[in-house]
Amino acid sequence: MDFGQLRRGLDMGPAAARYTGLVSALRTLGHHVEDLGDVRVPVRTPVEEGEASDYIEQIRGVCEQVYDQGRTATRENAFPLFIGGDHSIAIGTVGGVSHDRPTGLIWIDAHADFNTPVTSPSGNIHGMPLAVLTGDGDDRLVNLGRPGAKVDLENIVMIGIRDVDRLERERLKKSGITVYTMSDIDEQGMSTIAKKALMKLIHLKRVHLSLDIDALDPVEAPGVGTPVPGGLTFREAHLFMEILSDSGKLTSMDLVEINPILDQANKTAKLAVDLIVSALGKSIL
Ligand code: DIR
Ligand code: MN
Ligand code: MN
Ligand code: MN
Repeated sequence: MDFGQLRRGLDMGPAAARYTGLVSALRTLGHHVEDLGDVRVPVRTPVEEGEASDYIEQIRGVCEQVYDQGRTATRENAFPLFIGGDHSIAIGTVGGVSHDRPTGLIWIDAHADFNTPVTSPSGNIHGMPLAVLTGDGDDRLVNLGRPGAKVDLENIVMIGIRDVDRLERERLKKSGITVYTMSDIDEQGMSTIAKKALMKLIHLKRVHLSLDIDALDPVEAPGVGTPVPGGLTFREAHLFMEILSDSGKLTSMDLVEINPILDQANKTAKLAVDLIVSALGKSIL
């Protein structure tokens, strides 16, 4: 779905990922893969085009479906992989996979997605999912699936952040969330950051990765709605996925914010699929 922001095209992300051979690449790795198809998303017509906040009901409806799917998959010990779509889908995915037990959350993104309707300059819901998941935001979203916060602040690690709004920054600083900005990655290197991130979540049996593809540099990932210069390189992102895969801790994942309309010959979807395949076990040797 693409109701979390006003540009069109993010709803085409899952198709773009399928066309690059996501399922066959995972099968080649030896995984048993079931494609459950697209969730039901209401048609968004340009005629009805309104404010971002008008779409809360549509987002809630879609997120409820993925909540149930995430809950069912984790209960069956399957690994749910969610392809977006805009990042507001994470309200459902993270809620669902954490239904039965506490889950660590790694949020890789250029943005913090920690706005509330009060702090957001855009009103776009895709700038709010992490706030919602920690209990702050519109009640219809905060109480989706089950009442209140879905993840503990101390079980969240953010990586790749470089574009934070003024009031969002104040909320984030007060929150206690572990944040590794692009400057931290520049200074310490991705391998150190990846190990620190996993250390932080070591006590948890389940770890969910929510990967917003705009975390990567726009040179690597041009097909995104809100590009921010100075992002992760191809190798930094891959290294993180490889370390995460080796840790054996990853139990579910989102890959969001691929916009094929803005892309160059499906380059961003190809990169996204490469990263998923790395996170799910592909190693160089
Ligand atoms: C901005 C952009 N912080 C907002 N957020 C984006 O609208 O709240 N999130 N692009 O992915
Ligand atoms: Mn995001
Ligand atoms: Mn983003
Ligand atoms: Mn975004």
